[in-house]
Amino acid sequence: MRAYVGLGSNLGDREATIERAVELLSEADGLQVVAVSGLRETEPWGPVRQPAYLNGAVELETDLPPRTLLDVLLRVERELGRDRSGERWGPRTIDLDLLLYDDLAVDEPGLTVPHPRLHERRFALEPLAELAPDAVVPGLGTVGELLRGPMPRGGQSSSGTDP
Ligand code: PH2
Ligand code: MG
Ligand code: MG
Repeated sequence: MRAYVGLGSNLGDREATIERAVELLSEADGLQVVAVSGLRETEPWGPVRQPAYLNGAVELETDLPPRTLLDVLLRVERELGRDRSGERWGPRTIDLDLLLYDDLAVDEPGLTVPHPRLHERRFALEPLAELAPDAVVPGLGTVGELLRGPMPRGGQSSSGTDP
């Protein structure tokens, strides 16, 4: 199965943490990292005042079902010191979001695929488009189409700074 994971960090050494996350993912059982997008600096999206993010995406080939893959992402977040006690949308050392899993649509407690806000976030769509512009976001169209369309409800564009 093909899956895409969004990478984000806005605390500490953002680039080093994201690189380490990709390394830990590539060492995990049941998946291979197929491709990694460039990282870009993006304005923080959402209601919380916080530092700028570094965002990217990885493409995975995996045998793991979505729930097990999510568990791997949460484990890597924990290994990198992710503190989940902060406010929703708040700053984080590392954020690994399951964006797409094949052409699957899942909506269960704790697991929603495609990521429920993917289509309204340029910081997630742009790195994904670098890897897979033709990937289908179930029910919404391709990644490329979504990026060319208007962002609903306060979607965020990247600042275009390449760190
Ligand atoms: N993640 C958030 C909240 N806001 N803003 C940007 N630019 N990038 C993110 O990854 C991000 C955000 C919570 O997941
Ligand atoms: Mg996120
Ligand atoms: Mg997350």
